[in-house]
Amino acid sequence: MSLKDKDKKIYDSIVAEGKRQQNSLEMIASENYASPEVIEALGTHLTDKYAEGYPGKRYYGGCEHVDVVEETAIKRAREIFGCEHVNVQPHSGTQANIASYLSLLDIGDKIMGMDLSCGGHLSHGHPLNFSGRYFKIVPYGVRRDNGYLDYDEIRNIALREKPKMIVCGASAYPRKIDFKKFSEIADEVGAYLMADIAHIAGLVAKGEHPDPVSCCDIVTTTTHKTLRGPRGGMIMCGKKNSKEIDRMVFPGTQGGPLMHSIAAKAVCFKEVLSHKFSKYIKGVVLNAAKLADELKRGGMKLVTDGTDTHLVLIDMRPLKITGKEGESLLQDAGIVANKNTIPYDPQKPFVTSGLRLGTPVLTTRGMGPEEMKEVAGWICDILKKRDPGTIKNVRKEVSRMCKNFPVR
Ligand code: DSN
Repeated sequence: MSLKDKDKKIYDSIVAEGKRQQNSLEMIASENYASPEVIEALGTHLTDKYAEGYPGKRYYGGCEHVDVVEETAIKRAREIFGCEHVNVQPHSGTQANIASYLSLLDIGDKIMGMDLSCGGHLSHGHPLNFSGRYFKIVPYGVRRDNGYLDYDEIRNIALREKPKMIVCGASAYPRKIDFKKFSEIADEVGAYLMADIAHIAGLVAKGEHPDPVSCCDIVTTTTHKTLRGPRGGMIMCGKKNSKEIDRMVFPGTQGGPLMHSIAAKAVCFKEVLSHKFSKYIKGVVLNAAKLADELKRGGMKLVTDGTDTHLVLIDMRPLKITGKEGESLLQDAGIVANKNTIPYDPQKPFVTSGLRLGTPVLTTRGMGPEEMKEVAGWICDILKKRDPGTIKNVRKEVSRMCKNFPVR
């Protein structure tokens, strides 16, 4: 008996999701398609094992094999990022951030984080998130005229507010982040510096984005975005903060680690260490640049006028439609993206004036600049014309392209 026979409802949904992934152009910048090997590791009996603690120091017996798994994941992650210490147990990026804040700060301390509407992340201080509820948040944004981080303004805010920690990193910022500048500011005001590289970790791993590890106290990431691993988180730091970080992940904020997920992280890290992955990440960045150029040629206005990462952000206001409407129009044609706030967005977060597009998945499927040109053309056509005929024609083209680039 298999899942198909025992639980048809769930089996059918899994199969349907596989078909959806195959038949659409997934352009959500934070998503990726993990390798069959990563998925194989996830679906194993490692899910059964309790292993509270760390390799060699567990609170349960029978951990000799999962110890090897976790030690291997740590070793590989250290090799990728050149960091002294790694904790691979956080269940997610937000869990990694929670443990990081609590390891260096007390509840009520002041954190300076990038405003969500300017491209930051919920866990960098949004009032509805634990970060905004339990810490005093001083937000910083981007320049109104060009959408870039304004390091002089960030320095002014830091000098005035004297935060205990500055958080850098973003989920909708299309440009490189100058971690060195952030570290100079943090040093000047005596603040800790934490970088959340969830979006750009794959780029950092392969030198396509400046390195935060050498100049930040703590670096957190997810493992499922540009790193293309299983859904999960990770924390990197120097020896100095390693004990506090480990203690704050377990027992501070988590119980048993997800050993199947840690095994899949290890598999992903081996892939990241390969030459093939360097080529992949270069492709992600080249594809995003091509996509941005072609969208602009088609009349789209982009936040910061382009990209040097894996994502682009369209400002929908000149088109006189919202991000929500844009997302829905593209989805009808089989192009999946997400509405996203643009800096100083006049619309609510559930409506927005922006559309975020990323190239990690399309590059995983083997698509290159030629395909980006075609896709950008379709996106421009749909967003400008907005008529059922155009959507129907693009849907046909999308199906053709998807067939030429099988997922698995
Ligand atoms: N939800 C993720 C993103 O889409 O960027 C961030 O956690």
